[in-house]
Amino acid sequence: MDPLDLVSSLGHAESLGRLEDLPPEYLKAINDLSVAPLWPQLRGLLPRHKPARNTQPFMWRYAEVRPHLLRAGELTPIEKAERRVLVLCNPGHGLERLVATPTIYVGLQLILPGELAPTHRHTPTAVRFVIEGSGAYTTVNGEKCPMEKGDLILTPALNWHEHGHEGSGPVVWMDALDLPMVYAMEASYAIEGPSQRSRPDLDASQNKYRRAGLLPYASLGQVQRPQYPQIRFPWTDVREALGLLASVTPADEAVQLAYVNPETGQPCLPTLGFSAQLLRAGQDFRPRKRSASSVIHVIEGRGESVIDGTLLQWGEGDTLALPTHAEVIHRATGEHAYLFHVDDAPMQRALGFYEDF
Ligand code: 1HN
Repeated sequence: MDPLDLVSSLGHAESLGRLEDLPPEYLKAINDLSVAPLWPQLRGLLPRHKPARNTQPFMWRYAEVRPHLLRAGELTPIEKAERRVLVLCNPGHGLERLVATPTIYVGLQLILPGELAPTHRHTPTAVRFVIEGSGAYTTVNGEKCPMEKGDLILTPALNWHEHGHEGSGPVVWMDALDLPMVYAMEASYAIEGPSQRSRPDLDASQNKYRRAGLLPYASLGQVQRPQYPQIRFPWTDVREALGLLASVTPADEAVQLAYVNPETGQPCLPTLGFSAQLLRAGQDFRPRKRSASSVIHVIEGRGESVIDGTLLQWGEGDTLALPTHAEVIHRATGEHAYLFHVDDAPMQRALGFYEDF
C-alpha cells in the first residue's frame, strides 16, 4: 500500500485546515480571548517521523576565534566582564539566542594571570573543558580544582564557583551549559557571593575517586550518596584509559568513555552528558543516529566529519555542532584523534524519548 494511502486509512489527513480557511471574525473573536486553533500549527509542531531542525552542522575554528578572544583580554578587563567569554552561536539560531544546539550553550572563556572571576552560583549547570594554558583553577563549593589542558571540571546547578589564575600566560577553556533549557523554563538566575579562597579543599574528589572500581570504604554504607562526588576529571587519566580501552576494543567499535558519577555509574550531571573518544587513524567511524543534539570539541589530532552531508575538516581546538537526528561520519586523518563530546542525552532520557537508530 502507498504510505500516503496508509496515512489516510488511519484517519489522518495529508493536509490540515489553514488559518486562512477560517472566517476572519471567528479568528478575531478567539484571538481576542487569547486563544488560537491548534490544527493550522499541528504539523509544524509535530512533523512526521523526524523533527524540524534549525541547528546547522557547523564548526568554529579555534585558530580563527582565539585572536579575538585574546583581544577581548585587552579590550575588556575582568571586572567589566566577570566572565570573559565569546559565545559560539549556531548560525541556524542567529546571534541572539546564544546556543550551539537547541539545548547546549558553549563559550570560550579567557582568564589572564592574576585575574579573578568572582564567586557566584546559578540554576544552570556548567562544565569547563580546558583548551590551553596552565596555572588556572576553579573553586567549586570550596574545592579548588587545578585546570590543565583537557581537564573536565563540573559546576553543577547552584554550586558556588569562581575562577582564578596563579600561573603565567593566557588560559582558555570551553564552557558548556544547559542554559538554553533553564532559560526556556524561565528559571535562570544567579546569586553573587564572597570568594571561597579562605576554605580551599584542594582537588578532594580527585583523591577520593582515584581509580574505577575503588570507592572510599565509608561510602558503601551511605544511604544518601553525594549527588556530585567527582568534580574534576583530569585529562591525563582519561587519555590513558582511552589507550587501554583501545587495546581491547575491536577495530570496528567505538573507543569512547563516558564521564560518570563514580558512586552510581550514571551520567555525572543530570542534564548534559560528556564523553571522550579516541578516533583511530585511517578508518571511518559511523555512530548510530541519535535523537540527542551534541557538541564535539577536538582535544588532539586532525580529521574530518560529514554531518548531514556537510563536510567539516577539523584540527586541535576546533568545536563542532551536531543537530538532533544527524547522520554522522567521523574520520581521523593523520594520527589518532581525541574528541570530547557534550550531548543532551541525559535530558532526553529523563523526558522518556531518547532514541538511537
Ligand atoms: C558562567 O557562570 C560562567 O562561571 C561562564 O565561568 C559562562 C554563561 C552563561 C551563564 C553563566 C562561569 C556562563 C556562565
